Amino acid sequence: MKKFIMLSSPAPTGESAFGEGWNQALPIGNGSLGGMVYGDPLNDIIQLNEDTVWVGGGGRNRVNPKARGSWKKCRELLLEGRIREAEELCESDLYAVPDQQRYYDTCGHIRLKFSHEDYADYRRILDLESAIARVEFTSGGKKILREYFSSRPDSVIAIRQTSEEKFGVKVDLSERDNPYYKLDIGESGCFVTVNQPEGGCRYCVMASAESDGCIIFNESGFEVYDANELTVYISIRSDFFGDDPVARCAADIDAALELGYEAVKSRHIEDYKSLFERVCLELGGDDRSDIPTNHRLANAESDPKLAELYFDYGRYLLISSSREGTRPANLQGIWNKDHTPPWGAKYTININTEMNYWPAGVCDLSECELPLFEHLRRMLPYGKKVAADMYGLEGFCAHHNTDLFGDCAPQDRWMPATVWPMGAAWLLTHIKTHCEFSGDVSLAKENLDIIKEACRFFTGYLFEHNGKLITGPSVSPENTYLHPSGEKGSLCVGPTMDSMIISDLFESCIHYSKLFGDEDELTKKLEEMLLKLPKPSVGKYGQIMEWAEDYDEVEPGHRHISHLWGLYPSDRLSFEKTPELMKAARVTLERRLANGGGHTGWSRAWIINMWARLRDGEKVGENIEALLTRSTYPNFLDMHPPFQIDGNFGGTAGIAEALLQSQSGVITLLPALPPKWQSGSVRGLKARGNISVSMSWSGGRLDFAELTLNKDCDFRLVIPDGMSANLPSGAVAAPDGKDPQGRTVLKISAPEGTKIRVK
Ligand code: FUC
Repeated sequence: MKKFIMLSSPAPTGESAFGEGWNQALPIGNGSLGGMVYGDPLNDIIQLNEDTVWVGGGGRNRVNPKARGSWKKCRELLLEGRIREAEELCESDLYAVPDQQRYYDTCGHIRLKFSHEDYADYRRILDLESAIARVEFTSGGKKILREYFSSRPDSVIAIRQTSEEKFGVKVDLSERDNPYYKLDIGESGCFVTVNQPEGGCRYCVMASAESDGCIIFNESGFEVYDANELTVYISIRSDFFGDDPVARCAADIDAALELGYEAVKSRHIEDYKSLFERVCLELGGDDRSDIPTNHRLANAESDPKLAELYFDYGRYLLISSSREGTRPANLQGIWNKDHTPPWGAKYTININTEMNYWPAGVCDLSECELPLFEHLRRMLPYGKKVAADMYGLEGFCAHHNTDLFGDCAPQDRWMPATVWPMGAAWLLTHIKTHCEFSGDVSLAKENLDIIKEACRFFTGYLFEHNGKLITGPSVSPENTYLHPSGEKGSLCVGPTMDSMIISDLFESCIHYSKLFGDEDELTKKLEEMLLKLPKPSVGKYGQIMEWAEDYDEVEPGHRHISHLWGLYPSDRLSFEKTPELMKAARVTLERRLANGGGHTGWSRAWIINMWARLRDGEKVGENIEALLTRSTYPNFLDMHPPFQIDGNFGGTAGIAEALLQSQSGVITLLPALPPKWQSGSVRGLKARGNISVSMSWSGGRLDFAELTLNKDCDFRLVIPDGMSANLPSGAVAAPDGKDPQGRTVLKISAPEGTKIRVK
């Protein structure tokens, strides 16, 4: 076992336990049931979450009743340059009432007080190969081992301690800062039920145990005496799906007790490995796995293996926080210690939720993205109501956040973000990417109705200005410009990002409508409108213009780089299609960084992906080091600050993007290899078309690659200088010009099962 996070001390379980201490706890999860493992030998804590436990209920219509009559007036004021008046009108008439969506809640924690008097030889690891956290120590010279995991097949968290000497433990579920709870003892274990106010959910946290010792239930949990081994099972269920949470928990716990620890554990490992083992990355460099991982962070620049670990951790986190049938990973995945978490630990959809899913395709974890599409379906009725009630338009739209219930109305009262009707459109672009990676268009077929509804909204919402169709009132998330009048503004018409997103959305709608024989009036209309959508322009600094006019930014180092959306995640900008804009994209990125950009983890992660698309391995490497040294907590979770999981996922995607790119139908191997990753190998990355790619390299140059087609596929492949592709019979290949770096490009058409070797 080599792939693990290791810490040399427990996370603090005293006063700072739910402050800084939490950033040292290690996350376990089965997609919906999450735990943060503190691993204290004497006084342990597992902080708990379940992904449907949110504060408050759904079904609200928060649209401001004045919006429908005012949003066009806002647009007119913006066109007249009356920014302040437009923003005032926006505040009074467009902001939603109330202005907040629902937020994700913590399920509290469970405390385990052990009878050991002291401890030595401590080690705590999170084994990424089996998704098990382990704590090892000695007490009185005797070895003690504790294991923790959250099982998807059996829907329980299991905590197991084995010891050569007898021990006891007090398990306490009653430490709660939530007034709405009640503790009971039932046949299956002791349980806490919580009835959330404001139409919120009812949920249950249940715990029980199996042991060779004696178990006695009491008013705060249970105690165990004279044990050499003990397993505690925890289940959490809410009534989100209409079930009785207590009955569901009891069924989970009874089933786990019936199966027994070894069976529960092996089922968990098998389930997890089926996803995690699809990919294996090895970067050269010294093996420093005996040094605590948090200590290694300070020397990231001389430790390429740390990027390998970050990559593996990102895959671990995605598998642990988002599985078919669960809610999508929110701002904190599923791990949240607060009743009022930062930004509500919601789904912020002007970058953050999308970033969570950037690694899914390339890391061969496409199934983990399915909750996103299920969520879009949940959003649809709300988003149609928002389009109708707020804008008086047909179709579907969402603003920059959504919550468990799929709320699509504006969130917050914050001009740089709140009124931006592009959230659903961006999320919907994931359908095309998902289909490209999986090589299967059924997801697009199932969801073409939602894509069409989103497009329908824009057919009514876009307006013609100087011969172009643009958006407005909108924002370029979340930046502020300097108007030539001297006024500052955020609300605007025609930000670059909006046109890019809408262009991608319209193109997919047209493409899939034709593919599925589902063309209609809308298809024709979109084809006409597409011609009038603006392309990005180059401004006075040689940069991509962020707004329709070449305004200066109030914050030139702003964390959002929305106007480079076409560079990444989209491929509207590329060396092949838009070489001039690629130069401008580079200038844009350099300006942002020169002015302090990349100061949040997710911003840094986006920058890594953009440099990878710009094929600059050196910058990719520098920014990965910056992500590790400046934006990573001791538990390796991403630091916004505070903790926000998007940077983990965006960073993971960026590491993959440095090794393999497949956008625009062209596969490029090692497109942006950081110079410090001199040698390495990777197995099982996915290129679009459902092509598995394995490679090895040394001296910074590719030695060998093998592409396995999991479907019939047509694609182009860049052949590195001095190498050639070995194609088996059945595959057809023809030279197809050169890539922008002057390398030969082959156009290949081959059936499922073909293996192509590049040597
Ligand atoms: C966006 C970002 C913030 C933060 C929040 C959750 O609004 O600009 O930095 O990540 O989402």
